[in-house]
Amino acid sequence: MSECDPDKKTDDSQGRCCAFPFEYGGRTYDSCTKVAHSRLWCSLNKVYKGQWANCVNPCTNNPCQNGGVCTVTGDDSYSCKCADGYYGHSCEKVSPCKSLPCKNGGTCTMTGPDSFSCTCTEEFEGDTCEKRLPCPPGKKTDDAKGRCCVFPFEYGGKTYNSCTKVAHSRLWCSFDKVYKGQWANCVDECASSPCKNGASCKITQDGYSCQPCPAGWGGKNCDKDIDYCQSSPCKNGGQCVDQSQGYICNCMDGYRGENCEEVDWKSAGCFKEHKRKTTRALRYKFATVRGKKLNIDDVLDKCKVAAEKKGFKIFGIRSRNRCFTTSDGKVQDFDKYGVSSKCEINDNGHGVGMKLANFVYTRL
Ligand SMILES: [Ca+2]
Repeated sequence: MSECDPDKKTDDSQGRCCAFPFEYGGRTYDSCTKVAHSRLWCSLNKVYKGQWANCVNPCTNNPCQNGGVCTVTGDDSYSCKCADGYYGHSCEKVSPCKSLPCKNGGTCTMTGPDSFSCTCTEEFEGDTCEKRLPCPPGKKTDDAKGRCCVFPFEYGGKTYNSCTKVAHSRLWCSFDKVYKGQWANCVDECASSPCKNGASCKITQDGYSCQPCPAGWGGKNCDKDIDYCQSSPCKNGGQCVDQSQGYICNCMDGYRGENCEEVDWKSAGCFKEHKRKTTRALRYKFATVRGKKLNIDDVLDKCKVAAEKKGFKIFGIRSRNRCFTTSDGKVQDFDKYGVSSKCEINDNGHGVGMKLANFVYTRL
C-alpha cells in the first residue's frame, strides 16, 4: 500500500498517488472517477498522460465476508453490516442462530459464541419453541398437530368469531385468518361431561374444571371418594369409619368425644367404705379438692384431671372433696361392702360420697 493521503490511495505498484486535481478529456477531477472505466480511478499526473491507477479505500476489496456490506469509517477503518447468521468485525463468525434453531416461527437471539435464545410465538414454548401450547379455551380443536382455531376467520365472504356449523355437520373453525382449506372440528372440553357426582363443568385456560366438587368427592373430575380417615383423626386408638361426608370415630373403652379425645369416666354408683383404714376398698388418697362453695362437678373435674395425670382407671370421691383410688389405680372390688345411700348426687348423675361412702368412677 502506498503512503498517499487517505483520499489519494491507489493500487499502483510503484506506490504513486492520485494527482488531484487532474485534467482528463478536457475536464478537471478533484476525486476519483468511474469515467471510461468500471472502477474508480485517478490520473497520476496533473494532466492525464496515460499514467493512472485504481483508487483504493478500506472497503475496496470488500473485507466483509459472507455477504456483509462494507462502510468506510475512517482512513484505514471500515465497518460491516453482516448478513443474517454472521457476526464479527468482518462477518467472519457464524452465529449460533445461522442454523435457524428456533422452530415454529420463533425469533433467535445470539447470547454468546455458542449460545442463543428463542422468543417464541404465543402458540409455542420450549428452548427452541418446539412445544405447542394447549389451545386457549374456546379455540381447541381435534387437530392431530394440536393447531388452534384462529378467530376471527373469514370463510365464504363472512367473518366468524367462534366455531360454526356452516357447511359442516359439526362445529368447526379455520386455522388461518382467511380460510385456505386448513380446518378442524372444535372441541368442547365439557361436551363429554367429565365432571361426576353432580359437579358442574367450566371451560378454563387448561381445559375444564369441575371445582368445587360436591362434599365427599375430590380429584379433577370429582370422581374420587374422599377418605376422611386419611388424616387419622381418631385419637387414643379409636377406629375411624369413612362416611360420605366426614367420618365417625369408634372409640376404645374409656374414651369418648368426636375424635375420642376425651377420657370417658362412667359413674359406677355409691358404695359403702370400711371403717378400718387398712381394709378399705379405696385406700389411697391422691388429691383433695379445696375451695369454697364447691359443687359436685367441680370436685369431679379436679379428681378426673388428677386421676388422668396419674393414669388411674378408677377412683372414688369420699368425704365430699377427697379423691381416692385403689392400690394400682385399676379395677378393684370397690363394691365389696355393698351399696351405700350416703352420696350426694346431682341432676347429671354425678356424685360425691359422704363419710364412709365412695361415689365411684371408672373408665373400664
Ligand atoms: Ca368417603
